[in-house]
Amino acid sequence: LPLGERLERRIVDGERQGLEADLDEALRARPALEIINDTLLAGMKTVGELFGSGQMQLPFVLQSAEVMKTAVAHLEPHMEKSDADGKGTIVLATVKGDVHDIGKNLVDIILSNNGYNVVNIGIKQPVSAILDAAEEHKADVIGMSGLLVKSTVIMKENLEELNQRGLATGYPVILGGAALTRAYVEEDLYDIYAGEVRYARDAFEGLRL
Ligand code: B1M
Repeated sequence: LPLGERLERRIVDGERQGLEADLDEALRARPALEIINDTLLAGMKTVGELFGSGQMQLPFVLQSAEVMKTAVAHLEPHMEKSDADGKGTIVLATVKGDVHDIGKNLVDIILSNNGYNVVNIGIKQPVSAILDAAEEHKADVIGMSGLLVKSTVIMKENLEELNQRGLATGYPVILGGAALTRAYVEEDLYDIYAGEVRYARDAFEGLRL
């Protein structure tokens, strides 16, 4: 197979052997971010489709996710970094009940490489932990990620909690993850949140916001 297709296959098949050599070869021709966006994410998309249609079982999805993480970790040192520092602090979390963190960790990498201080507190984080971290690190922004449909409801509850605690105006919120839609965030949630809430379709939109 040509290199790009081979790498995509490695994600789909959860095949780690030879991964790093292929990535190094790809890096000689293309920037790291392009490899992630055009090739590796295409593989994850296929995994999602296969799983969704019952053609792939969960342990294999997990293997694919592990290979994806290894690939991103291998590429990360090769990513462009801006010299600017201290642009602001964002607390980043996957919301309560949700373990998906590949997208969140990509957001972490992209923001960190572009001069933001990212406090990534991990997966399955209740709103209290997110708010504690925001307070402790004097965050300028809170970022929440979630891929499950039920996470979109949790995000709404989290915003309501910020309202109730009178913290909404202090914390603009960025939301991302595959189960969200722009309309849900920027129309429905916009109406209930007393602060600013925005939807980021991908890590770059997160950076722009
Ligand atoms: Co899960 N899973 N999964 N899974 N999984 C989905 C989300 C699903 C859509 C698959 C499917 O059915 N087709 C489905 C959800 C269905 C639903 O809710 N209606 C699903 C399910 C059902 C489940 C379980 C319930 C399965 C089970 O146990 N029976 C279970 C849930 C466990 C839990 O959370 N409590 C589960 C478990 C897992 C694994 C552990 C095996 C693994 C996760 C491993 C890990 O993350 N460490 C996994 C995976 C890999 C997936 C799919 C296949 C791929 C997700 C992924 O990593 N994509 C996924 C299918 C899909 O998404 N279509 C699926 C690549 C990643 C880069 O994209 O995270 O969307 P994403 O991030 C993007 C943007 O969304 C955005 O930027 C990124 C790209 O630039 N973004 C942000 C994300 N967060 C952001 C935050 C921002 C800004 C942008 O600012 C704050």
